[in-house]
Amino acid sequence: MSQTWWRGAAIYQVYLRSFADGNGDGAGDLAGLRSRLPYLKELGIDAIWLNPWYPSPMADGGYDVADYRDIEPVFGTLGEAERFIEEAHELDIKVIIDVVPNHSSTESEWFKEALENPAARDRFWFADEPLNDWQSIFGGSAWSQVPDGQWYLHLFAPEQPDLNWANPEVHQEFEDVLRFWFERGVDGVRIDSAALLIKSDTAYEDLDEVHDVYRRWREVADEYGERVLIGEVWLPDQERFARYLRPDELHTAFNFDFLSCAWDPRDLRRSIDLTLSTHTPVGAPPTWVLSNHDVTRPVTRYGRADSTFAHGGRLHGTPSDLELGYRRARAAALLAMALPGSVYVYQGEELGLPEVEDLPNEVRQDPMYARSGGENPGRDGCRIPLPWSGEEPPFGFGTGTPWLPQPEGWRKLTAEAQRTDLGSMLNLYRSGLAIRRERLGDGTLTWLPLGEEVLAFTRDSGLTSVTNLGADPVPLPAGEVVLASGPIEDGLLPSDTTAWLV
Ligand code: TEU
Repeated sequence: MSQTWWRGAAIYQVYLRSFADGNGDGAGDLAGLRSRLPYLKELGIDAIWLNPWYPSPMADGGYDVADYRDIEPVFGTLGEAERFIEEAHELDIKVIIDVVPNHSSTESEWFKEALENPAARDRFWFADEPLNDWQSIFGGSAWSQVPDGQWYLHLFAPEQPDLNWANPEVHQEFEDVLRFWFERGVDGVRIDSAALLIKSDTAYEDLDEVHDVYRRWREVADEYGERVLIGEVWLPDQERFARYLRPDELHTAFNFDFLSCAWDPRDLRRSIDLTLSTHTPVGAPPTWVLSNHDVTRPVTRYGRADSTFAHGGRLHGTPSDLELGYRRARAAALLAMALPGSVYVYQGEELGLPEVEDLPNEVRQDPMYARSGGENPGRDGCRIPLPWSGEEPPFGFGTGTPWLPQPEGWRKLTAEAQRTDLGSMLNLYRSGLAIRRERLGDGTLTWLPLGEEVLAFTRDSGLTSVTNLGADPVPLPAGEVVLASGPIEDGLLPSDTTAWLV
């Protein structure tokens, strides 16, 4: 793979706890992931990004990190993680891990020390009174009190105390953590909540000094040859977003503007154009993301009358035409794969899994659910353990009872059931990724004027991608169809379908 593999890579997101369970305790783990590496190789991805795998009390699915230099025992051991990295590399698959610098865990050594010794509190945001009226992103106040009466800041759950990036020790610690993992062969890091690190008394989002942190991280990454820094940056302003991608900062960042779009030709076209025009000046490749462990699954989203995504209430329980959503999710997958830059596939997306909206409340684990007083269902519905095979739960996930229940109806969606079905979502992803590897990825596009409701463009390799978002079939341009997300008759591309032509 080239030195700049990340510019056009297809990156598969593994939510370890729900991927595959190797030891029968109902939670996914490294043993399960290692046993499924051949599946990922066959799928045709270039890299794996794993959500946090560190020791954690799991107050927020591992985003409450107790020790940045070890592996959560439920997932395995540090030795197994090292073997996993080696095995992935043998298959020519890169490994990206998640680093969580905005906050730590109340179970971290630093926080425990701070609790015992008020003189050791400067690594966090402690104060005698809350310094402002900030609300936690998961609901409720962002300040909690410790037994001796002081308060500490947590933008997320109370179990996730925010780190104080005004303290040089915090900078040193994270540079060491990056080195620790780069030395173990990790090819890149995904940076959690990357725009939130620096705080003033009145603001925490996108403060200018945060860029100094990433300039320094870039120097560290560059010391190890090509290692990639990927930002999780949710910012409405795309110009501000692109500042994170200047040549001496992060390599890429998740394109949430595209993800949040409705299934609407104007909205998508606006987002694609804006993405390209803001990335070009900084020389960074765009990324195309349809889903992740925080957002409603596309099959469900695209089947709703309002198909946008926003964190608030998640439109949970609003009617969704899943058949329509499935067709659109297929068309969206080929659209995302055809656009210039890198593409992300969140586990289960390649199986066409819908959001599970009818989980019994007592099994919900996402702190968003409890902290919003049940108003926000949270993110458990997109984190259901994967269905691999068989006719009933646990569908080959492992031998134990999965940590979240799987719907009975998923028997049709197992990887095994889809493997031999040429028309399945899984085979669409496989074929798409295979063609993408040869002809798509990094580069530029040229729009073709096929009407307002059609997104059509040609890539440098000569491949043309056409997505019809209108109600009526449209004639395809000249060329041979090499892949399509749905049936094509008499050269007409039906509604909600993407075709690739050469
Ligand atoms: O999410 C950060 C974030 O900014 C939130 O918008 C998040 O998307 C969440 O869904 C709230 O709506 C990251 C992680 O992706 C998320 O899983 C973690 O819970 C969060 O950071 C805290 O570490």
